[in-house]
Amino acid sequence: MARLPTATFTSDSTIHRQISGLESELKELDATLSHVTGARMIWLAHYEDCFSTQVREYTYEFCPFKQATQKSGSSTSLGRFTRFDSEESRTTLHFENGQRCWQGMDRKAVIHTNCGVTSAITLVEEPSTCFYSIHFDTPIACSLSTASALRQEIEPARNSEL
Ligand code: MAN
Repeated sequence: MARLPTATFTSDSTIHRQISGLESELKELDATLSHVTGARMIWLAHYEDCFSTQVREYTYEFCPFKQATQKSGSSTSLGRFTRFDSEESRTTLHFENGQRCWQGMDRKAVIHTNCGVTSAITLVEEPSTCFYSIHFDTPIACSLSTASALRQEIEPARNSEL
């Protein structure tokens, strides 16, 4: 007798759970992408990336559209990405509502961007308790004029390699 193929049975409630999971993922993505307009769209190049550096006992990490953390054994949230802004015509990325500090305030972090040849954290400071300031070099922050200044800087080194 021919055997009937075995059907994979997924219950209604599992499907509903999967759909609402996907819906909330979509909502989150929509909220994130609403900050990304015009020239800031170039930041999407780092959508899947995270950057980290070690400072004394802590590893600091941030993922541009997601979260910032401070790790030393356990992981402490420095906040979730809320928005882009700019300070003295440089782009800043803001992370807010991180883990509560003993003083009562929620931890938060701001990323200050600078034009650089590669994307990397160059400095981490805590200017006031539980407020973190991270300096980040990236080609994304380069304007045409800063890019040509950088090119001039690296050109002699490249030429001597040839
Ligand atoms: C931890 C770290 C520090 C922070 C203190 C505040 O040790 O998150 O960066 O200053 O908590 O109590």
